Amino acid sequence: KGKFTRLFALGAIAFACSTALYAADITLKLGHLANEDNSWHKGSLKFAEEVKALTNGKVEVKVFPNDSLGKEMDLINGLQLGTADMVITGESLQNWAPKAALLALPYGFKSLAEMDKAVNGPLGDEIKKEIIEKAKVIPIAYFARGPRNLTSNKPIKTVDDVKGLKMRVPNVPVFMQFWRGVNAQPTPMAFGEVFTSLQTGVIEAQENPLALIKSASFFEVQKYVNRTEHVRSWIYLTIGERAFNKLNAEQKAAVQEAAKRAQTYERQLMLADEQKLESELKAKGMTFIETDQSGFAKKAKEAVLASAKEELKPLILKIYGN
Ligand code: 2Q2
Repeated sequence: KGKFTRLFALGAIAFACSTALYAADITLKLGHLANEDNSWHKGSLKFAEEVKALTNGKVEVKVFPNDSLGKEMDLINGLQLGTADMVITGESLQNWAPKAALLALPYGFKSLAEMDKAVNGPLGDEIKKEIIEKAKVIPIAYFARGPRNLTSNKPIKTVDDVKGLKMRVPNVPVFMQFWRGVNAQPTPMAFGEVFTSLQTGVIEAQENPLALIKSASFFEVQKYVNRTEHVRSWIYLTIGERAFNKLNAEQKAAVQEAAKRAQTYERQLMLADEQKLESELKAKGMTFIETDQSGFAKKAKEAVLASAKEELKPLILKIYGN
């Protein structure tokens, strides 16, 4: 009997030691809206793996896809409340930091190269600074995205074809202004509600990069991809100031380094995806429609400028190349 008690005690000590050795001191909850197939998720898992390796397991990152930690807007608020620690977010931050609209200006950046240059240059610095100051959210990496396209169940060839179109946009004021400006009927809605709303006919259309159109299975409820290519944007991997400040200096550096590695990793996946997304969506039954992009662009710029805050106009004009 004594032997078993001793064995049990030894076992308990060993167990306690192993949990002390391997348990994380800090757990960071990272939420995003994409599913497990999307490069954002794979990039997030890569980030988690690198953080674990660089901190010897002392900092753990738990990734929650599919809005399972909360909707994008709720997660941004959650970073300040402490219900979330990290989120993948971009132009929705416009609701806190007006300059975040500039990273997703309709017909702003014309290519991936132009966008990369912007995010890594003075404009990117300015946007990031305001996001940190006003939203208390720290961008630690960025993921480039394919251009946003409008999906629908009727072909859209010219800007006149969107008149009265009931469509969803994310909660981004500049998107609302653009689509209202071209006489569509945009309504802001969380990403997680889009599929069902298309299915039930609450909305007729939505707009997103091909990657999300595919990973969210919008091809099941939308027939056309209208090649509007109206927004080229990036999205940030962010950590809330509150969570970041719980880390010691070494852990902060580890998180930053892990983010850099995840960014490089995600870019490879994103570029590989971009090669095949169109044919994959066609195979799922979607038809691609060529649209009059210059017609859209002209009206978009007018609408954006008409509703822009005075202090943002010089930056907007600069992006538009005027
Ligand atoms: O349509 C969406 O919800 C996504 O593409 C993104 O969340 C959108 O780009 C913005 O909400 C990003 O802040």
